[in-house]
Amino acid sequence: REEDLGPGARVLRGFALPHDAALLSALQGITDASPFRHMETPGGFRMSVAMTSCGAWGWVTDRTGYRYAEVDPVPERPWPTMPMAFLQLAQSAAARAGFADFVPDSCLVNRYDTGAKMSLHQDKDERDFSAPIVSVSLGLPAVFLFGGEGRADKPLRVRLIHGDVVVWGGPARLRYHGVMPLKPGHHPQLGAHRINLTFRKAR
Ligand code: MD3
Ligand code: FE
Repeated sequence: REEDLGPGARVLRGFALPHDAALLSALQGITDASPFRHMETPGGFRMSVAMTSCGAWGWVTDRTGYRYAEVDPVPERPWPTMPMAFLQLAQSAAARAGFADFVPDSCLVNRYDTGAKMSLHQDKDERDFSAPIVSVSLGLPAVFLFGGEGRADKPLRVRLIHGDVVVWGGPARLRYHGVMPLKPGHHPQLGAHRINLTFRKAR
């Protein structure tokens, strides 16, 4: 139930399953305070993925650029506190993959509806690339694209399902990655959606 996708990238199949109900209940509290929204890229495109955040820093994008912000621009309040269930899961997954003291200060919550996708990109808005990134997949399955160090490198396709956790660190930290358009479907807990929790140390 564990596989390496390459140096620094480990999939923990079903790692979040025992905690899915607690995660989804905590997520409701987050989205009540800071609702999902479709943000705009610096180039003027509306992102197909709807997003929100919790923790001290939330990732945002608008016409002025990509950045981490301490205040959610939509309710103009700080982001919701990171729930203990989120923090504990991220820390135990990171430890399992060899990152003993991961202290995320940001959790980006991505919601994919039918057709939503994420083009190949690198995560480069964080200050310190020595910390790993932990991602938790919930709801409908998706095909994740794990590329190389250059945009043109042919990506590996990895199917991620409800409960899968991936830890990306060390030599994998700056690899290109993306998500194929979400296929229509129904998940018993999340309906027509896929949710991805992305834990990072932003600052
Ligand atoms: C591989 N989200 O929000 S998380 C993102 O499924 C993002 O919503 C995707 O990419 C999603 O930026 C994938 C998995 C992920 C995150 C960071 C990585 C994979 C990564 C950094 C390096 C390599
Ligand atoms: Fe990313």
